[in-house]
Amino acid sequence: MEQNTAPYREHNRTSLTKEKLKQGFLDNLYFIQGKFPTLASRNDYYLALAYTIRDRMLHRWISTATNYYESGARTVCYLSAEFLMGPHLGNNLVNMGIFGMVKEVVEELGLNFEELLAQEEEPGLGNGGLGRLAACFIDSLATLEIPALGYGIRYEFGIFEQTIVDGWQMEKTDKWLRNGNPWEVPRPEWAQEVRLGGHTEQYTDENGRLRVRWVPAKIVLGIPYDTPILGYRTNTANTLRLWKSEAPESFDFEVFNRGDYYGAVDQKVTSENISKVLYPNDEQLSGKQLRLEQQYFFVSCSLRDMLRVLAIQNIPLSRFHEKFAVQLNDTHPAIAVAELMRLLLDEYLVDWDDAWEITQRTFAYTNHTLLPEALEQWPLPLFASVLPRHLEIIFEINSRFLDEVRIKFLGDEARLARLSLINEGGERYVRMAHLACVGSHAINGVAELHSELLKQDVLKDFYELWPEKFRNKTNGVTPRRWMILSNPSLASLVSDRIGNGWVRDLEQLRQLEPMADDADFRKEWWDVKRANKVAFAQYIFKRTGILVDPESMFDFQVKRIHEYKRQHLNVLHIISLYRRLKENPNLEVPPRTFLFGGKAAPGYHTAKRMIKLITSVGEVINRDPDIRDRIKVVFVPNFNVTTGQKIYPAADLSEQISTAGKEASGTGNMKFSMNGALTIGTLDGANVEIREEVGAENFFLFGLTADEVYALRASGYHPYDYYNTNPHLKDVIDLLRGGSFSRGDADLFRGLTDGLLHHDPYLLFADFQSYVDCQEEVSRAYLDRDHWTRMSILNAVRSGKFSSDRSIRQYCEDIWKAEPVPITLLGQNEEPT
Ligand code: OX2
Repeated sequence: MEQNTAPYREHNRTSLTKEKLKQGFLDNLYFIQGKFPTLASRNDYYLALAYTIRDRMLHRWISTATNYYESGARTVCYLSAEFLMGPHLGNNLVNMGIFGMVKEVVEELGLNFEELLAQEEEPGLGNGGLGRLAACFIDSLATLEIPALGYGIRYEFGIFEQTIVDGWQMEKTDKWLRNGNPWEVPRPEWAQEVRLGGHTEQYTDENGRLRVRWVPAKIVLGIPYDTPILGYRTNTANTLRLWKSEAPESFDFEVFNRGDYYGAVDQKVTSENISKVLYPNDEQLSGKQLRLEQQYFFVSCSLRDMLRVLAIQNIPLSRFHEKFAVQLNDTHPAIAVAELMRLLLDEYLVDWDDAWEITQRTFAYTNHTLLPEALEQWPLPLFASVLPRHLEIIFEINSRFLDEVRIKFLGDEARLARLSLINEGGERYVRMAHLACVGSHAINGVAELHSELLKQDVLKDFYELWPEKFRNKTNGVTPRRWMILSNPSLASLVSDRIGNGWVRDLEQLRQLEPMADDADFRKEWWDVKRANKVAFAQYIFKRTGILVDPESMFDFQVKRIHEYKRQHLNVLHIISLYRRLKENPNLEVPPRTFLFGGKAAPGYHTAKRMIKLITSVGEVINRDPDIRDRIKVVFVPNFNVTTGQKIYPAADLSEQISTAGKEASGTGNMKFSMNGALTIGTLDGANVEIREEVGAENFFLFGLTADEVYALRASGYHPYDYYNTNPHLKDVIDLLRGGSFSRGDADLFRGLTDGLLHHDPYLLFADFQSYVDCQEEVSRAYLDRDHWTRMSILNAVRSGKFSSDRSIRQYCEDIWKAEPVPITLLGQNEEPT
């Protein structure tokens, strides 16, 4: 049907002139919030503004859906249990190119624009890097005009809010939906039924073939909630589709629970539990039944949704893998391999071989970690009770797979056991990474070093079997959120010199390299950084009551709290510096503010104690008059996307100090570098590539390499020897052990120090001296402001590689085979605005 959409576009709800925006804003306040200005709250204004912007996104969204429908183009489906989106409003304004205009409109109405932006509760539907990567990727997919959907879970409670009480982390539930979410549209008409539990039965179909039927114990409904994802200054508006679980009305209480009202309500509650809360563990498997149910729930809904689209586009099932490229973001959605097989075999009656070919050609798998404790495995009995049919299918996949291995590696029984989808050593487990590897045509790591280590270590046997499946796709981050939105002054300084082509093509920043030698430019650059630091100092004062000096070096370590990330190594250096300053008040070091931020998984006691260590050391140093404010230690509470946007632009130094071989990539390292912070870091993850890009002379390197770490462990690592032979290290540890930072309580950090002295699994002691020496170099460098600024500029302008646009282009070319589909807006052949 030919549609005349002109009236919608001329309407107050779509026009982009200032007058119409103002009118639309006031209309929404009146007609949606039901308020007039005298009574409106800040939240009313925020919602009215959000709806005003959403109204203006809908034409692009509807046009995009129509274009995709008509083109039948290959679609990327990014399956991820986490999408750490951050606030939408500012980002949508940036991507539509109307940030400045809307700011003016709001201010002309006498309102505070920053306050309205700050009113948005951030959708924190992720733990850290993995979830944020998914968010950057869907931004880039839309910007590159690739047909794509993000599929995930609409958690009612996202990552907990962190407060610090008496130096300890406290968790508060994240009620991000309490004031309503203007960005999502529920699509109950596309709900999907998901089965769980029960048993399987064999039966003979009308052609006399033996088939299997799954008789579930319960059925839950998945309701899709869609959020438009705009490309940067394109007409594309892709979709993030998150599933909420509900009790099905049809499978109702009348049949099963007649008269049992409470039983019925109970069923409703258990159904809704599935999408209730994000598991707050980063890189730690939880092994909980509900977690497996969550994974299966969103995967099943998403695959059924793809089958629905296939049907309405009249595409035969045999071409599923041509229509959809499905990326598994870590193993959380790996059950998709068995679910697609089950759908094809049991529901669409496809033969095994055909089903397997479609499955393998559909999926690709990204691994994000080398940590053994993060590799998901499900105990067999648990798995069987939730997904009995899938277990049968996995056994069959495994038996066919191991036959293939047997032929290739005749007589190598040990290899078979290592490769098996089932871990048989003691209690039996389903190995999700193995399922993902077997069911995918491509397997990638997230930085060069990480991808190499996968081949040498964690996935070695798979590499030897199928070397052609292995790739590297180094992570990236979106410059829209992480430069334009969060650091507007830096962005305009850049655009004033080279125009704004860099926003979609970050390598263009290199045009600014010669400016590093220009004293005027350096001054402007320094002033921008300095203004960002002043703003951040005010923020810290408001949040913590601690006064910090914007003249001091802002040295940040923000990321999840984890032993492998070694926040405690940072603390050991702080104590050693404190010690030296007390001994020699004339020590020539620049004033420094050490800032930390990050959440600890609520059940990870050592990580929580690391937070207490940071705050305790800070308490002593910050009020020691001898120090005269030359060093300060601050823990910034509740590190998330919103606080990150304030942090990266204000940083002088970025701490990326994980034990080499442990951090798969890191992405915060990229955000810091893009915003002109220098890195002190180990040769780990993407640090290696950052150093390559910015130049070794503009990067502070220390510590053992991954190979050296491996060799040291192999030869026997004795942390106690370092303590005994390095008086400096001994001094620091003894202060901690003696209670100098715990009001004399020698027990408070005993567990931490004993752990280091006797085990030190992350080799803090082995890297300590090298780190301290390197920090001295940092301090010396900061004293030469001109030179430092030069390095800062070079870090930013050489970070083009780390745009997620580059990552996504590589995924498209090498794995997804997906092409751009530029969007023509309905009703006219409009140029993108
Ligand atoms: C993280 C990795 O730890 C980090 O190094 C990487 O940059 C990020 O994923 C994005 O690739 N959970 N979080 C991660 O891995 C897992 C598992």
